[in-house]
Amino acid sequence: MSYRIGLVGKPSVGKSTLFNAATMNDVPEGAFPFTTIDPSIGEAYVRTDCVAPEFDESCQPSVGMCEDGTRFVPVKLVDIAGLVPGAHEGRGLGNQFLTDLNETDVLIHVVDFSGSTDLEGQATEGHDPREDIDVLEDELDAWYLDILEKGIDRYESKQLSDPDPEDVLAEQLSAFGISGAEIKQLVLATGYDVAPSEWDVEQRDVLAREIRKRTKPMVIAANKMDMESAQENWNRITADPEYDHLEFVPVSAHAEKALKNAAEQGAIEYAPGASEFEITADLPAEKNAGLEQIQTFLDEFGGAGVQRALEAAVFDVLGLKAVFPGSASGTWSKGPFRDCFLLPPDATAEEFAYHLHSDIGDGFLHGIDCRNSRQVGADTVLDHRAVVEVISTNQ
Ligand SMILES: Nc1nc2c(ncn2[C@@H]2O[C@H](COP(=O)(O)OP(=O)(O)O)[C@@H](O)[C@H]2O)c(=O)[nH]1
Ligand SMILES: [Mg+2]
Repeated sequence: MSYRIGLVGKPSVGKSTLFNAATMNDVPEGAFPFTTIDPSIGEAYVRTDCVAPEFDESCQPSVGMCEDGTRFVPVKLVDIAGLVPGAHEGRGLGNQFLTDLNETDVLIHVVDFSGSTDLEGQATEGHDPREDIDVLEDELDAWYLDILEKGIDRYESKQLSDPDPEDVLAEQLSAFGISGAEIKQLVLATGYDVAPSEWDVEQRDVLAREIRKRTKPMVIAANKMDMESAQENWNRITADPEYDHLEFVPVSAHAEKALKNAAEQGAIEYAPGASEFEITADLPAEKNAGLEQIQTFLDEFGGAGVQRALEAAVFDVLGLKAVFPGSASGTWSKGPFRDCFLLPPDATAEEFAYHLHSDIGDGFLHGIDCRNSRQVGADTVLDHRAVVEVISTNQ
């Protein structure tokens, strides 16, 4: 199973460009709405420092790759088209959009920070990107509220059998992957009565929003930051406490795509997401000038931002950790450090064993921290970049 990141946003913000840059798959790009009809699923990568150098090994990744000590771990990226206001009522490509959304663990909302596209994705000037952020959040919240309301109705019709309200709601909201316990926790945190019949309209709104924030966490890819009009929007919006719950990453999907293209053509050497590149061919002056402009962007923002947006989603928002199966004795049956797995923030040594294989989990004896050869118990929560050998009766 690999984690799925959904790309959302109104038409013409640069979703396909970002998707292509991140995956180098070919999806049509164009400055008009609904270029992308079907959701496109591709493989992208998140970076983490490889552990192999600490063990004087050179790794042999079974999937992904490793470049100069940077390991690229695969994740699925899904380009989800068709968000229009009213999508939750089935307008536009609404329903398919919502189904695709449900299958993602985290969202990257691509927003045109240059303000050069209106709410429908048509060319304009001076559009406020805050509107896009608000519209998308409101749209998701309306969808959640619909389903929450259905759960409340269902609970009310079941009162004779006296079920726990959070269990009925969790069942109704099962597609969002939230448990009864989590719902109860959210209800208690808001200070509301546990009985849904007591919730007024505003409280229902607040709960729907809280459940949405919990189950569809989001990164804002502030795209088109290479355009002059974008900086002022960036300063204003990222300083606004109303958006503190969102993670913002400055992006030029365009720049990342251009660099990947140039690297593919052998014109430059560039590791995805790096803050610099090297020109390795004799290029026409015009191309050189273009690359210089991109270098200025990288200098200012520390990179083109596409990789950072993916990594913000995986590491900062979901809090995942990369865990490497190790060998305490330094012997490898297939080659050193073939695997690197992304695991949830609270994953233990035993859960790691189950992730490797259910038989290995069933026979779990203990783990070994390969950095210091110490034994690791079943319930030990693993760190990001842990290197662990699992000792199991079923190896
Ligand atoms: N200036 C600038 N233009 C971009 C950037 N990313 C995409 N675009 C342009 O925005 C338009 C829409 O891009 P596209 O990827 O098709 O958007 P989508 O409809 O959201 O998939 C195209 O003309 C792209 O070249 C960027 O980072 N900077
Ligand atoms: Mg598109």
